[in-house]
Amino acid sequence: MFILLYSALGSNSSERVESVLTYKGLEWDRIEVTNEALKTTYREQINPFGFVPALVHGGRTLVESMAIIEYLDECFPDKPVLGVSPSARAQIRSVCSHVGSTIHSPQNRTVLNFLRPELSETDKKDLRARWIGDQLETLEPMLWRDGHFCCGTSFSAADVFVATIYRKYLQHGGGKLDRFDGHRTHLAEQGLIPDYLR
Ligand SMILES: N[C@@H](CCC(=O)N[C@@H](CS)C(=O)NCC(=O)O)C(=O)O
Repeated sequence: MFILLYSALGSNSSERVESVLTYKGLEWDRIEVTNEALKTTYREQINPFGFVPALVHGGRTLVESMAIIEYLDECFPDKPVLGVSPSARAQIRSVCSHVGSTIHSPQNRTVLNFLRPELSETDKKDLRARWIGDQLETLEPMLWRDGHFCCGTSFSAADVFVATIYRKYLQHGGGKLDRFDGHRTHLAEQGLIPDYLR
C-alpha cells in the first residue's frame, strides 16, 4: 500500500520518520512542504497543527512523528524499532519522549518565535544550539549503557531521535560532542541511518 510522507528539508521530526522508513526498507514517496504552505494550504488540508511530518497510508493521514513511528512499527513489524520486551520498549520510549518533548519542542521555530520574538535569527540559532547541547549533556548518562546503541544491544527509534537532534545541534553551530559524534559515525558505518544524516 502506497506510503506518502509530507516532509521538509532540515526538519528534525521528519528526519526521524524518514530514517525509520529507510531502515525498514519500505517504499515511500516524499512531498517537500514549503514554509509558505506550512501556514496555508498544508495546515488547511493536511495537518491542522501546521507541522511536518505527516504520513498518508491506507487512505488515512497521520501526524506527530512518534505516533507515525509507532504506527509503522505496528504495520511493518519486521526490523522493529521500539523494542521487544516491555522494559526495552519503556526505555526506548523514554529517550524518544525526552528528545521529542523536552529537547526539541522548546526550540521549535514556532515556539521560539512566540516566546522570544525580539531575538535576531543569529541569536535564535545560538540559543537553540546552547539549549540542545545542554540537554544532550543531561541525556548522556541514560545512553549507551550496553554498547554502541542508545538503548540495549540493537538499533531502535532512540538511536534515530538522538542522532537527528544531534545533527540539529550541529546545524545550529554547536561544537562537536565526542560520544554523540561517535554514535552517529557508528550508525552511518552500519548503514542504519540515511546518507544525509552522516
Ligand atoms: N511534535 C511534532 C513536532 C513537529 C515539528 O516541530 N515540526 C517542525 C519541523 S522539525 C515544523 O514543522 N516546524 C515548522 C514551524 O515551526 O513553523 C512531531 O514530533 O511531529
